[in-house]
Amino acid sequence: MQAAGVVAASPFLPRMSLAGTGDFLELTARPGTAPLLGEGSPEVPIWGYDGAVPGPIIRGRKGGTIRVRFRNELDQPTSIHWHGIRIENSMDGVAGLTQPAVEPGDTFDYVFTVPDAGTYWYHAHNRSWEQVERGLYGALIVDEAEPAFAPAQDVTLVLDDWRVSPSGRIDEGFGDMGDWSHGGRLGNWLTINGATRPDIPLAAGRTSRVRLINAANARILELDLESLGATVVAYDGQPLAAPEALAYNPFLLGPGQRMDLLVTPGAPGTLALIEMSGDPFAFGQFVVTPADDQEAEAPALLPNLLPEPDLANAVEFDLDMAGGMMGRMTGAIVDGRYLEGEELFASRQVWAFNGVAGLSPEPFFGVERGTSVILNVTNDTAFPHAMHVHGHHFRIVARSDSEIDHRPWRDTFLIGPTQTTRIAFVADNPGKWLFHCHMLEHQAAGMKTWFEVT
Ligand SMILES: [Cu+2]
Repeated sequence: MQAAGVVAASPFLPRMSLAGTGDFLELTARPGTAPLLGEGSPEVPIWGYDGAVPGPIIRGRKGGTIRVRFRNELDQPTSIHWHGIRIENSMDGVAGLTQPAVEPGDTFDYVFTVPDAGTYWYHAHNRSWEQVERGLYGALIVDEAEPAFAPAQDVTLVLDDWRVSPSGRIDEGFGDMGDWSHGGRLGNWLTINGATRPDIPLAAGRTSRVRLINAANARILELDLESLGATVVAYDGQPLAAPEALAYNPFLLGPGQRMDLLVTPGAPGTLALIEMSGDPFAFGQFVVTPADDQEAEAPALLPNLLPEPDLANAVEFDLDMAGGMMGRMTGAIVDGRYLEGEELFASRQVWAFNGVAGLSPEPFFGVERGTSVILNVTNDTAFPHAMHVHGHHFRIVARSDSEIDHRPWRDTFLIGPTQTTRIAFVADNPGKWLFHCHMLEHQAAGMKTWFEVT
């Protein structure tokens, strides 16, 4: 992890609001530079939305419509996925499944309703292992019908893990099979909203909502949230019925996952945001200053209304995850052919679901709209994974044969080596939906499938 760096200023308030306008937001993917390494270091060439990392915060209101006129000024095709939105299928942005990739110089209009208030994000979904790593991501915030927190107490932090070469540029060893077949591309430089060890302002005696988004390709962040005195109010966008104490510490936040915290600093001073997966490292700090007026009570968040799966009458499917280094997989079907050994490795498809690497012409399963679905997922690999369901949120009902009582809605779950996880949801959103590992190198190397709701 990086040594002590210079504290950089960075905007922590939304740069853009779409609420209430009928207009299109113009959003362009293009190369740019960003001060990823902090003040005093040269800016780093990146690819970003509007040339910035992160891209602009896109903000809508629950039940409203977001209209984005997207333009691709990169030299490779791309698309945008709106992660966690229970979205219309044709707007889900999965190149090759829900739309053709947007070619260089072309535009695509994304128009979709945002049914749920909460913390979401958007990112590239074509060659995402390269495009997201180069910086193509941003926060997508859906406000409650009445905004719940004052802007100064509503803080969005997009966390990323970069692999920076000694020359101070993004390491261009994309597609390294060592990364693809092990734990994905793990970096050596952490940023918050594209800044190195930033100061994040908070007011003493005030309750702030802190939205955390893990935009890293592969790193599971291990965050010391206990030292912030934080409680949790939402996972993966969906508010809990009431704020909850942390179940454990440090808290794991996998790639693609979000969590919203309430933080109420008592007195002026600083509170470090510490990452514990290596040596404990403060990669940002909350700078607490006196509040200039009386504290208003922190507003309660209302849960979104999601359909509850009927566990007794659900249709069950099993998914066996296999492959990778130190795994037991001997072969897999790639593009309709069974490959093993050297030939499999040469295909770059080294992970499989139910023996199939990558997308097959037939879905993993197909159900009629409204069907309650249970997925029994077994991780028969030597690595943890972050499994993401598109277009739906689910509840985790059991882990390795232990029933789970606490079942917040999620759109991405972590599963450890040899673990099994049972998730349930109502397949109520018609279309073709991806189900994949959000460690983007794993996804590229075969860890994906799709299901169809008709
Ligand atoms: Cu994975």
